[in-house]
Amino acid sequence: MNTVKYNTLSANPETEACELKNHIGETIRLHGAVYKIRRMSGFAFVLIRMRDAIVQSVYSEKFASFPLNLLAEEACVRLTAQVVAEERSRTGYELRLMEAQVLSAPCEELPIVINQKKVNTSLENLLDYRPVTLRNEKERAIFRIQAAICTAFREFLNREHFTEIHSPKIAAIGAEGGANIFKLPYFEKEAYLAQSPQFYKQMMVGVFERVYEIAPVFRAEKHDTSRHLNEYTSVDFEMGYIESFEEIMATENRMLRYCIDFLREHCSDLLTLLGCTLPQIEEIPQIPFASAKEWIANSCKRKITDMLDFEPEEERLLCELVKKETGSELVFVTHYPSAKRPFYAMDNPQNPEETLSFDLLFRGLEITTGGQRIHSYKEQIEKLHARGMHEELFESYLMLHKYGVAPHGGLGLGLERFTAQLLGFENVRSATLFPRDIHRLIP
Ligand code: AMO
Repeated sequence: MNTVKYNTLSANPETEACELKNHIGETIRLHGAVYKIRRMSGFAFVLIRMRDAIVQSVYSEKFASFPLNLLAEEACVRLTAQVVAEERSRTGYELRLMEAQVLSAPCEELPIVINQKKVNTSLENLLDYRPVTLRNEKERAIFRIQAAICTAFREFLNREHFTEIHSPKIAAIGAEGGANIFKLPYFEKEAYLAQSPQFYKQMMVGVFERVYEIAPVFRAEKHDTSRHLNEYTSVDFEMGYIESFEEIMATENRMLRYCIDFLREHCSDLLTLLGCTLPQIEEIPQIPFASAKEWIANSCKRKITDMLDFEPEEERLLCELVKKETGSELVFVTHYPSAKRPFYAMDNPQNPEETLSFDLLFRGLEITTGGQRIHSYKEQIEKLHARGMHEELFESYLMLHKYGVAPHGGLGLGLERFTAQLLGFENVRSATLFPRDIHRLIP
């Protein structure tokens, strides 16, 4: 008889930073990177960058079996240490280093100082040296918060019975129109990088009724601004059987409240480290686009130059006005002009010049676009024709309408923009791990 052997993986015998306080009086093993060595007279503080926190240990020849110069900043080490009760320490204990094994040592000094409170350099440098600058405590906190935002969105949407999908990023046609589309050779054909998962999330409404996706999308933005990336992470959801586009806004309102509560509960240390104040999210106010335009023009004594869209300055001013009037840092702007919205947007039956759509502005910047979609085949074909578009190109997308789909709508939220606004950054790149813009392809 064959004996089946199971590969029994032993539990990691090394201690996590958050568990250290439970081991007072014990000798433990841990691993991490040497973040900073602070030499004092007769001893040294050694800060270790662990998975979830930066932990301070004490080196003294009295306890250690190795010389201090074995440790270099950024060396990856496995350590044995004693956790000793210490009233004077903020943590209530002191970590005394006993043994060290260097797993990997840096070959050169770092090109930039990363172990100060903040990396003191320009955004350009910060991005050029991303593989190392991200190791800074504050820099990595940004992306831990971004990860928590995604966890919160996923948790919320899963609870609301949405199914997560993964749609293709190489496409035969663009979904959003406009010139900002990347072309790529695709064997004998020409293909495009997806500008959004729009068509696919709509198709999947016919399958799962409620779907979401958190994934990269691509926009060939030719100008260099603080709000545009050429690749960003889009948080998309789409839901069927809606009665009005207001349901989409209500769902986003609840999703954002859930996210803020989640961050308050799970990321308070990181938020304090970054000096971030979370917004109070109650019922987010709404204002129709045309009224918002007038309000800004009248209150701020500005001429309206573009009747179809906001200028960035107008978004900023509108947020200021809304905050003054309602206290809210977020505002839904509804009923955008039809001429500025893609061909899949549903027009308002009461006024076909405008759509049943919205944008969400947060602290002066658009972070979301959404709305109700056309579900009738006839209406969709008519709108395509009215725009001089060729229905043959959209054959597979139009199967959705041809073979019946419930009234539906959804939205797309820019993850980097949301993170940047939440953390008070002026440039969306600060909230992007490895940004892609017109000048930047590396790292
Ligand atoms: P839209 O094109 O408005 O709508 O994009 C949705 C959201 O994505 C973010 N965003 C960007 N972020 C960084 N860099 C860019 N170049 C960039 N472009 C857009 C913004 C924006 O609000 N399919 C629709 C959404 C929908 O209706 O479901 C769409 O993609 O935060």
